[in-house]
Amino acid sequence: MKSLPVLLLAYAAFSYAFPVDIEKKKEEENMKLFKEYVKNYYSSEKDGEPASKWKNNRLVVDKIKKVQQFMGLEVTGKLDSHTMNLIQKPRCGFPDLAEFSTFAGEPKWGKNILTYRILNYTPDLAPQDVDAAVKKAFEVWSSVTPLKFIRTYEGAADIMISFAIREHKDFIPFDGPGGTLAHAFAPGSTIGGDAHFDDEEDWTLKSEGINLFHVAVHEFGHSLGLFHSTHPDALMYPIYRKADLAVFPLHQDDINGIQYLYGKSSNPIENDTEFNWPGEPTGPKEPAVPNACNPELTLDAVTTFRGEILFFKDKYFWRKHPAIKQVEFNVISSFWSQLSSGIDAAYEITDKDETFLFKGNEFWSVKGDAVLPGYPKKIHALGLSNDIKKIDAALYFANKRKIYYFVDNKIWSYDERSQSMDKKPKLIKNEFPGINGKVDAAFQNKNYYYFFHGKKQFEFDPNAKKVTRVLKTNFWFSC
Ligand code: TQI
Ligand code: CA
Ligand code: ZN
Ligand code: ZN
Repeated sequence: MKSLPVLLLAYAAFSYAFPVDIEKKKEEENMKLFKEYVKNYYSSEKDGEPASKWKNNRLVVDKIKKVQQFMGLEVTGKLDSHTMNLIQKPRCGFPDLAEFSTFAGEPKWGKNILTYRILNYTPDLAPQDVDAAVKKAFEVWSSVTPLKFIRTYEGAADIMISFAIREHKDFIPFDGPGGTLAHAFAPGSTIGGDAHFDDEEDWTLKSEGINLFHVAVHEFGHSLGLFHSTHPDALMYPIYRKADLAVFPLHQDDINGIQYLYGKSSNPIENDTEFNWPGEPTGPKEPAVPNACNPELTLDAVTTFRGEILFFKDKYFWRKHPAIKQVEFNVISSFWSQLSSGIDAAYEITDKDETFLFKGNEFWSVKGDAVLPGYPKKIHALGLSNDIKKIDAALYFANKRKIYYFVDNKIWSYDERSQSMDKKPKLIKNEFPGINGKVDAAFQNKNYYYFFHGKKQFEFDPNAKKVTRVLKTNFWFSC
């Protein structure tokens, strides 16, 4: 596989030297081979699609592109040397001693945190069971690699998961009951990584029927860059076997394959330990990945940030641009490596492009994704009284050049100009009538302040000095 670039050069040199008609003949030959290949590997209908469809050049180019994307090749829409190599070779040219294999060119994800989204459900199973099977299937791969999978609920995710039947807009139609059960695209942009499940199969969570978890682990193997294995006991072996519900589903060969691409796990699990299949109870876990559309959602901190709004929750944050409907979901540490989770409060000094993040008795100043030198600093250095262990929320008032720190039912106000804390804290309810008790998070948008308390947020008009709307905390996520 290392010799591919050389092959490409040789091909380019040759084709330059060929007279035009020979080249044309070669093209026709390639097209014939491609059609043959598509008919064998991708077409579900018995005699393929009507030949008339093939005359439409755009459709052919689209089909070439889809095959390239599926196989993790560069998407050119042309029958280039890489594509022709793949079509003519008996699958990836890995020597027999390496039993696992990757896609040609070894496409893989260039990051360890991947998002997935479940777009729809099969009528065969309860949605919670599908959710659990998918989650478990990802856990199988994350347990032996440094990979982490985060579920998202809107917008584009790296791995989009759906159930579909027959033609479903990717030129690789499903074939009804039996035959192909599912397919997944090699790592890449747009459709790359996506996994589709044939909803004319009988999906189950048992050994009978087609076990969704088992097939999902196999498909996600493809989504991560593994091709089929020649080892008959490997999960990536291309023949379906009855799932053994008692043991960890990966064979050492699958583990070798995925670790070849992504490296080892930092907390490896033994491959012969008992494995909890979906449906069985699991041990203690860190808090669930938050769902922006959960009406019960509460937040840790909110701030504006370079024209966007950041919403912090546990070790994650959402990023929302006012003009864009979608929100982006991130892990805090992937943005600011020195910070991890549990941000208590945040505010932005807009005119300095500086954002301050608070956690416990410390705070950091960040500019873009850089944490400024000299941080963290202690919150007591700001002039807060010594018994304060953390602050609840913070807000910057550009016109007064004041920062308000919310602690329990009080506000400590800090003067930016004189760099000093005003003498006495004020009561929140006096300063913002209608806001009673503690505040979880606060930020300013246009001419309103927003105060979060549990599942609710209060829109406050500083001119009218009153609450104008009570909204759900997840209001900004357009669920
Ligand atoms: N589906 C094939 C698969 O995922 C689709 C496919 C064929 C494919 N060639 C490919 C996908 C090359 C990526 C790359 O393997 S399948 C099994 C198993 C299938 C088969 O429906 O035949 C499983 C899906 F391994 F059991 F045979 C899941 Cl687990
Ligand atoms: Ca099928
Ligand atoms: Zn598909
Ligand atoms: Zn497969």
